[in-house]
Amino acid sequence: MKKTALITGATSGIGRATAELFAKQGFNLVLCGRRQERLELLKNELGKDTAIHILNFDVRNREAVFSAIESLPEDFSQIDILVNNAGNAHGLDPIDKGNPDDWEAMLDINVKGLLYMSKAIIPQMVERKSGHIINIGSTAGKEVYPNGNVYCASKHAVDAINQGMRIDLNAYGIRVGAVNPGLVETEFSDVRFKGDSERASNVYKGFQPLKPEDIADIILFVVTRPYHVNIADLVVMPTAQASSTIVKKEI
Ligand code: NDP
Ligand code: 8X3
Repeated sequence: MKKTALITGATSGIGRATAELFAKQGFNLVLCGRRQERLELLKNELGKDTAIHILNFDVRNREAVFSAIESLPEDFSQIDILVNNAGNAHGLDPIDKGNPDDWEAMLDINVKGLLYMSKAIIPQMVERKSGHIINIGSTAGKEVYPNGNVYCASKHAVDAINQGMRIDLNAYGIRVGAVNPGLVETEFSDVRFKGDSERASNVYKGFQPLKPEDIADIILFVVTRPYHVNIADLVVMPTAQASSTIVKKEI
């Protein structure tokens, strides 16, 4: 039987690349995001390869998360794979100059949004004693870099939640693991720098960053291991990157 995967943040970057790759593999897909036009485009494009259901909601809105999951038609209601990917950085400022609105956005989306999604889907996995949750963390969840303060805190929280979920869901045979990328060229920096595209593109200049497709390949590898194999925590960086602050650039 075809498996159903739900991907949050499917309208861009890592989530979209994962949706495209999973569609080619024939997974049924529930694709989530806030940009309706992009969701519809995805449904049209990927619908040629597999069954697609789109859900438009903000992961910050707890009620919206629960009603979106409750609204799933029967064919899509059993979620076998949850990819908790929606997230972003907002701002890159020292702690004394940071904007509390940015802090709230990052904690609400990256941490609370991931929790709401998980809470909406885990009970059915517990009932079936089966399922797979992939949490998209970051190297920012493994170390802290200058001005990364709250984004790093949000991704450290994802790291802790990933471990906690694995412990608490162990009794039910549910697989839980994180994929933690370093620098991936997506819309991430456009969002972080609030549309300053020159500043955003400078982040990826002078070296070869990861592509969202590189991460999608890894997520596909993670979910296609035999069921007794759980990739618990995986860190991946571009070859040019050694840590958050050490990147070999040719400029
Ligand atoms: P993008 O900005 O390209 O994609 C972010 C996705 O998240 C979009 O689809 C966006 O959809 C969705 N999203 C953002 N906010 C919300 C919200 N409030 N409610 C619902 N969906 C939301 O960035 P990436 O693909 O790079 O980021 C994906 C994940 O990867 C994030 O968790 C990020 O932290 C992580 N990551 C990224 C790295 C990088 O270098 N790019 C490195 C390590 C981790 P929409 O706007 O339509 O809602
Ligand atoms: C995204 C990678 O280094 O910009 O999580 O924080 S970084």
